[in-house]
Amino acid sequence: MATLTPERAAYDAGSIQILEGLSAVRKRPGMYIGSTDARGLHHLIWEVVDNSIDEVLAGCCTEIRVTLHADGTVTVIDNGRGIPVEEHPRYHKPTLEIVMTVLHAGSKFDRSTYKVSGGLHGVGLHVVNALSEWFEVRVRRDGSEYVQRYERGAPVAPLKRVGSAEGTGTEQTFKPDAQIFETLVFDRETVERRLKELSFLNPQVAIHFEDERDHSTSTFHHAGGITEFVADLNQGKNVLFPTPIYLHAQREQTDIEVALQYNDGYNDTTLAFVNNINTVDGGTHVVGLRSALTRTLNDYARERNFLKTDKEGLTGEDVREGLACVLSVKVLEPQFEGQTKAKLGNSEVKGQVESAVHDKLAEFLEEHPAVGQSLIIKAVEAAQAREAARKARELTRRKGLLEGGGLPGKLADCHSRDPAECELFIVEGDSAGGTAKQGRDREFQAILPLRGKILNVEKARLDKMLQNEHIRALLIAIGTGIGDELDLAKLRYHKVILMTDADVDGAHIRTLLLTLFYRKMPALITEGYVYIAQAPLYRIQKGTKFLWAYSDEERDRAVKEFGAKGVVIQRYKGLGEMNAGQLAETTMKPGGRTLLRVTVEDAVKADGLFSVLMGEEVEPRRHYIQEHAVEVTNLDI
Ligand code: 0RA
Repeated sequence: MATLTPERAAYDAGSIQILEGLSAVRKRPGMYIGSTDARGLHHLIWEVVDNSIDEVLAGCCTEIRVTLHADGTVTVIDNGRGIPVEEHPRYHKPTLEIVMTVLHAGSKFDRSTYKVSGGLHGVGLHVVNALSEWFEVRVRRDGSEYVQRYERGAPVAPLKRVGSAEGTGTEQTFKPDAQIFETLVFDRETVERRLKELSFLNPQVAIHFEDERDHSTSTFHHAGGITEFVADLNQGKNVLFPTPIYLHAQREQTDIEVALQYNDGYNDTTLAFVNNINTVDGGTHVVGLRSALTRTLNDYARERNFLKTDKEGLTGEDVREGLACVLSVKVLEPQFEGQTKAKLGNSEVKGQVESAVHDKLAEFLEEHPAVGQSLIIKAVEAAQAREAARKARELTRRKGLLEGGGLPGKLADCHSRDPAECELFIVEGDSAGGTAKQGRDREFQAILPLRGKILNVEKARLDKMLQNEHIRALLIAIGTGIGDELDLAKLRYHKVILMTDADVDGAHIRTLLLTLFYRKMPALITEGYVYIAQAPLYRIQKGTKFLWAYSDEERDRAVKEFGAKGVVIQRYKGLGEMNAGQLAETTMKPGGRTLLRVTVEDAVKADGLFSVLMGEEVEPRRHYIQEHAVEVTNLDI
C-alpha cells in the first residue's frame, strides 16, 4: 500500500473505504486482473479501452485513440460523453473520483445493455488506477475541461476545472506500477491485435493506434463488421464463394451474430466472442454454433440427395473443414469459466445460438443454392477423406500391433503406467534423443526422438502430415487419438514436453507440433498437458564454481556475481552439446528444471506461424521464425 504524504492524507481523511478498496486490489492483483505477468499488464489496457468501448455500445463514441509512450505509459482517448463530474449523490464527491476509486464506471448509469463485463473484464477503472504508479484523467464535458491525478489509486488533489473545452470525451494516461508487475513492457503486436479485433466487433468506431517507441501508427476501422473479419481471416486463401454469409438474430435477451465463409483448405478457424471478449476456450455458444452447422448442413444435403444413404452423414469435423467463422454474441449476464475465464458457461445460450443459426442458415441456403451446393460438395469430400483416413489408420493400428506392443519402436517408454506421473519428452534429433535417454529417470520419463527435417519434406496440408511416420509414432505414444475421437482418458502422459534446440530448426519443429496439437488435439493444450522444456544457453564458470544461464540477462547477472575477471562463458547452441548428466540436471529433472506450460494463446500464435512456414519462400520463413519464436507463459516446476 502506498504511504500517503500529509497533504494527501488530509485530502483523503474521509475516505477510509476507498483506501481499503485500493489496498485489497494491490494486495491481490491476480484476483482482479488474473496475473501480474505480461498478460496482467496488458489487461490494464484492455480494461481502459473496454470502458471506452462501452461508450461506443451506448452509441455515444466514434473515435478511440490508444498511444503507447516511450516511457512505458499509455494514453487512451475517446470522444464519448466524458465520465460524469457532478457530485455523486451517495458519496458527495465528483462521480469521476468515485469511478476512479470505488465503482464500476457504468454501474450506476447503465450506459449500455451488454456491458463488457464478466470474468476478468469489466473489473473497473479503479482496479487499473490502484495498480498504476500514477493515473491522470482528463474529461471534457458541459463546455469545461477537468483534470484529476492519482498515485497508486489515491487522488493527489481534488478534481479541478482547468478551462473551457469544446465537445466531450475522456482522456486517460497511466503508468503501470513496477511494484506490482513483473514486466512493464507492452507488446505492440498484442495491443494491435486486440484493437483490430475490437474494431471488427464494433464497426461504428475507428480506433487509432500509435506506438511512440518505434513510431508506428495504424487505424482500425471496419464498417463491414464481422463480415470483414471473416474476409480478413480468409485473406490470401481460395474461397468457395465471394462474400461471407452473415446471420443475425435475437433469441430472448441474447443477440447473435455470425459470419462465415469456406476456403479450399482443411482447417477450422472459428473465433468466438461474448460481449466483445474473446472466448478462446469456447463454451456453450460455440457448442450451439457447431451443432447448428452440423444439423443444418446434414438436413440440406439429405433433402437434395447429396448423401447416398440415410446412414451416411456429415460429422462436425466434415462441415468445419475449410471454415472461417466469427461468432459474436451479446449476453446479458455472462458467466465465464475456467482458469483464464475464457469459456462461456451460460447453459441457455447453447439452445439460443443453435436455434438462431439453424433458422437463419437454412433460410440463407434456401435463397442461395449455389453457395449451398459449393459448401456441401466440400463437406461431402471431407467425409470421404475421413473414411479413407479411418481405413488407413485401422491398417497402421493393426500393423503397429504386429510390430509389438503397439508402441512405436523409437519410443523409449517409462516403467510407470500411471499417466498422472508419466512424462513424454519429444526430443529433436536422434543424437539429443540418445543423450536424453541416458539422462532420464526411466521410472516416469519416456523419450521420443523426432527428426527436425520432417517439416521441410512435408510442405503440405496438416492432414497429410498425419501420414508421416514420425508424427504417427508420436500420436500412438500419446494415445488419445485425434479430432472428434480425442479421448483424454487414454492420454498416456500427463506431461507432454517439447525439448528442442534454441535455434531456427527448434522453433520450426515446435511450431509444427503446437499447430498439430492445437488443431487436432486442442484439449491437450486447454487442459494444460503440453510443456516446453527450457535448456540453458550458457554455462558460466570461474575456478570450480559454475552457473547455468537460461537467458542473456541471467548470463550477465552471473558474470557480475562472479566478477568479470577469469570468468569463462560457454555457449550452448543445442541440446546435443550437453552430456547426459548435464541435460538431466538443467533441463529434465523436476526441481532443477523450468518447464513452460503452453497456453492456447501460444498455440494460436504457432498456428499463425504455421501458415508462413508452409509458404513457398524459404527466406521469409526463416526470418519470420527467428523474429517470432513462440513465447510462452512461465511456469516453474
Ligand atoms: C458513466 C456514465 C456516463 C458515461 C461514462 C460513465 C463514461 C465512462 C468512461 C470511461 C472511459 N470513457 C468513458 N466515457 C463515459 C454517461 C454520462 C452522461 O449521461 O452524460
